[in-house]
Amino acid sequence: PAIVPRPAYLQVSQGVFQITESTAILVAPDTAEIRAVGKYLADIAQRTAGVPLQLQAFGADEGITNAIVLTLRDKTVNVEEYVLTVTDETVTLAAGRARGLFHGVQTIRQLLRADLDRTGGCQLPRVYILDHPRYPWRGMLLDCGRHFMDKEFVKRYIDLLAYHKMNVLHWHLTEDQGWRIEIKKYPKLTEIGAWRKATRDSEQPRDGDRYGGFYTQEDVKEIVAYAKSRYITVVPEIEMPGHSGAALASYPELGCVGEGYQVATRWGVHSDVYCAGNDKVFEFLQDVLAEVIELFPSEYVHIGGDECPKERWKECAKCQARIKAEGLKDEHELQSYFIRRIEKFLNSKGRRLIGWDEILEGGLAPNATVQSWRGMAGAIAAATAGHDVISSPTSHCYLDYAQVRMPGEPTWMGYIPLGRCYAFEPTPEQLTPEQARRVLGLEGNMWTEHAPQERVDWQVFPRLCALAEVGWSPKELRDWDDFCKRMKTHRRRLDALGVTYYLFSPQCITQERVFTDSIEVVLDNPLDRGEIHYTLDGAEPTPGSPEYGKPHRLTGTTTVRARTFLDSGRASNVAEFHFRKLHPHEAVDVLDAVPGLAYAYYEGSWQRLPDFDQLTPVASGTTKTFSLAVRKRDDRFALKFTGYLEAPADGTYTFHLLSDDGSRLWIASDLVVDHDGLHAAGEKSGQVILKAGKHPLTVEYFQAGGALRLQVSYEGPGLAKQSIPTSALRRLGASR
Ligand code: TNX
Repeated sequence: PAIVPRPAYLQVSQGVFQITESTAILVAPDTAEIRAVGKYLADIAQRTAGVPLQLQAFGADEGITNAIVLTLRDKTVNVEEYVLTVTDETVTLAAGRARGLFHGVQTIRQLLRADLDRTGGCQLPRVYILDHPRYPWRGMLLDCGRHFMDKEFVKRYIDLLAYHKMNVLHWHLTEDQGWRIEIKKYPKLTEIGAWRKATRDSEQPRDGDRYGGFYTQEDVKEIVAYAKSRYITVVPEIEMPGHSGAALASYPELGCVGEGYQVATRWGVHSDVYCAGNDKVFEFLQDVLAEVIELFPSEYVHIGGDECPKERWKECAKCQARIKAEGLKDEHELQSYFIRRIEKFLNSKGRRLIGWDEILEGGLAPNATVQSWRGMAGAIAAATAGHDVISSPTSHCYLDYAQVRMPGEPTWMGYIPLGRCYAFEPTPEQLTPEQARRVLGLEGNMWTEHAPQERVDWQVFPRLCALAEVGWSPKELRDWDDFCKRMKTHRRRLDALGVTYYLFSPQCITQERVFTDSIEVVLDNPLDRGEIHYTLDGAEPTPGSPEYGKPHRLTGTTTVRARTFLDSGRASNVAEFHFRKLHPHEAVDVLDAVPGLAYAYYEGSWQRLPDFDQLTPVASGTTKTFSLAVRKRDDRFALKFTGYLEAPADGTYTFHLLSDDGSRLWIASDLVVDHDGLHAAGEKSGQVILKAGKHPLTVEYFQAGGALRLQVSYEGPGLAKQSIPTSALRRLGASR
């Protein structure tokens, strides 16, 4: 059976337990907490399978058949552990705590759900499952600052987390762009701070416009209670000293400048932050935290601490006076002073502080837990120094990044495909076993600059399923192929829950994109259900377009556009595959060719590759390979390499350009790879068909500023992908 996250131990045998109207749910002992879990199971059975189950206390003398028994047992190794035994006659779910029973119910729920697709009523397969999590902290951050999410939506996410056996909702409640939690002592935080004059960054702010919202303390209590019933801890995040623009707009006296603040309408890092020299700021924050602590039973309170520019502090008399008075070295130590002071307050209230990895700068507060986001260096530093760690690096855990590079998906940051999330390792291997125990677990971070509520599912799923498994399942059971198989079933469950997860576009299995006579196009939809529909005439595929059933043979240059559709009408992005019918390039005869390339070097400021024919090079010469070492400065230059490529055999060759900034590759007058424009180091590829022998080759490159990089690689008949070696490059010899 497909269970996500994968259980620690699972054994399946022949047979089923049939759930009927006379099946009872028996609870023993009959405490309010266990009864609540039983009631939760009864509600789910009613909702998903339509069977009403009676909830009863369980007397020891009764013979048990046709029952689902929820019971406590003493012998457990983990507070979240459960044991589920399904036989033909009974289902027994046992755990050390109600929390474990609750996780077991989620497993039952998944087993039930999978069965609904088969006919023949409501059954559970015969299984024995002994299950417990790898990490105690399995969370998701939901940023309600950049976009406000309504109360029901937050509750829905609590359910979705519970469904995946996650246990922390990290609730990001204050931002430059909005303050989202009612604080009784400071009403302006929500009268002013919860509203901004534009919905999105790209819009021109207008005085009449108002975007925003906030949670009243009653809302918060309701959400926290709801989460408690789902065994989810809600960890509030109140950001400081940076990302505090909305608070400053509400109470300008809290900033260094003291006036002129607005709730931000632009994303990014803002310079105005809380003044670290003003005791009123600490009074304010302590008052705020005091109310927050009353609302959230969580042992941990997140205080942000990230991305706090120091420029205002440098200019501020109060901040400078504080640095002096406290004997601090600089503004980094001032930030550290800030966090320590807040930690002292939280600790005095019996709470623990979490901050982003910037809190390591200038010295860590004594008891702080560090959430590592800028890679894993923060995790390593903190664990080594004996601090607890939560791992959520941008490389694997940022759910606001695109799942794929494709038009329609956010391009503002990197992209994190599902497989990368799945491969995440929250415990850095450098740590000793003792230090490794400091890693509490992981979080997936759903920042919402580009994700209003209706977009969140698309960003979060199915990646959250992968992260849930990373956090829960034993490391040695993590298996990508097995996960993908289970996800085929699990997606149907997500459909039933109304989760509008990211739908993978069709993939093209055919490797070649060029051909001489005809080519067979093989499409695939490896992870999703649904049907592929495609067009060959450039039109947008609709459910009315031909359905892909078997490989399609093309005889001319064609763009195949394909899209996955679900029955519900949901559709993936359109995938485009270009196939070019080509004549093979004939080799040319070159006398007097020697290894290497010729180059011409140009200087100038460009946004795209210049027209080299109109320019005079500043320098020229020969080089062994595509090397940027021939440049004379690091920005505003361009290079043109010319020579011949020696193709060892007839066949299709693929060229790849990895460049920062733009580049192009030509074979004779054929533009094979066009990677022009200003961009970071990304790779683009193209194909041609070559006859064995020499082919004129040109590579153009320009650099505007910033990082510089050029890597030219190829693959072909008998050639694995590699940088083009000097041995395959020729230029005209000296006699020419
Ligand atoms: C960095 S992660 C931030 C957030 C942004 C996010 C966008 C962190 C501690 N700070 O404020 O929303 O990048 O990916």
